[in-house]
Amino acid sequence: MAEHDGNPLVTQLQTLHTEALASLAHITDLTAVDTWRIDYLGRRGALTQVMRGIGTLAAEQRPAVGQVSNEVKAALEAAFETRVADIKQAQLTRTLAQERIDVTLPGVPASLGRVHPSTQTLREIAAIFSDMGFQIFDSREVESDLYNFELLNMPPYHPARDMWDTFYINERVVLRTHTSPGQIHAMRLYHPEPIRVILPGMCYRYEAITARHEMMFHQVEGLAVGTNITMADLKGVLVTFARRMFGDNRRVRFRCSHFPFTEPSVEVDMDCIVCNGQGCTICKHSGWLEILGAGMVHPQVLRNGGYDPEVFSGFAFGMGPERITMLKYGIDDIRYFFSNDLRFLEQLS
Ligand code: 2NL
Repeated sequence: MAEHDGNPLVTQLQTLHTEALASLAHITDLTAVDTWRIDYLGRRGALTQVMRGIGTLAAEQRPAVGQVSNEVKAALEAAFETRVADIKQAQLTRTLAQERIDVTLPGVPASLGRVHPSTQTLREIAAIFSDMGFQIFDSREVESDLYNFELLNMPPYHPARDMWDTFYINERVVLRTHTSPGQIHAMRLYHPEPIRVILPGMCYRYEAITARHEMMFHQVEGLAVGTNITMADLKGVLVTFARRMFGDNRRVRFRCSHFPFTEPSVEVDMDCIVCNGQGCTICKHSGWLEILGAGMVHPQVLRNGGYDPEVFSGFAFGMGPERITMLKYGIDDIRYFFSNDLRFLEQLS
């Protein structure tokens, strides 16, 4: 460059170069560095202004001055890129320092799901009957009228159907109002072998919801079919169940009742777990709490299941795990079970 010393444009370029680098050195943010670029390298920037002057020079001076200006331009562009990279790096370093995560801080515990109270009771019931040789049989929630009513000894228009307010899908298809249709499926699948099954599952009834009635609820039914099965077997099984579920000294009584699919039919009470039979508000001063319904399988139902009632007999029972849970834990409203209120659900698991 020495040979151009003295040319006023070259001096200008050299001053500009020094001055631009000096000002760039103070810049620490991206907005300012871009302003710097526009000021020096932009279309109306300082360097461009000086380069316009080249046109006024004598022709023999232009190439050399042009070269100097190109060198200055390249140097400033390179300095700009370096500065931008430095600023970004500095910003990153600052962010990393400011937002550093303290991995030694205690974590927020993840909230765990729980087993629904009805499911817990279902499992307890299943475990008790499983010890007595009953196997779980799963069955569908949408049933034909045939299985939900007819094969259970309730032909169309039979008045006993009024015991179940039914959700109809269409004239022939319903949401099961009890788990009994599943028992028919089990009998038809396994006959003429003897069976001992329990059938847990959701049932549906078209009912006004109150503290004692829900539109959906669980039921667990049990069924034993074989030769020489008597009501004494039923009583033994249910006493065992009551004692394992509610305590060793529970007393159980059978009361005459009626179901279309059992004959004879009974309702089963145990002595009140609150007052031990003395009489209190829970048992309405009777000393007894109803826990389930049961009976000997009606001969026609056995026949519908594929068994010859002259050879086979059986017992069946049905209970509501929500009711069992309410009795066991003193819950006074069945609506808690399906309202998804964690304050309820978290207390029972
Ligand atoms: C109740 C009463 C009961 C049955 C269910 C049944 C099933 C077949 C044949 C005979 Cl396939 N019986 N089930 C019998 C008596 C009572 O349930 O109060 N449940 C909550």
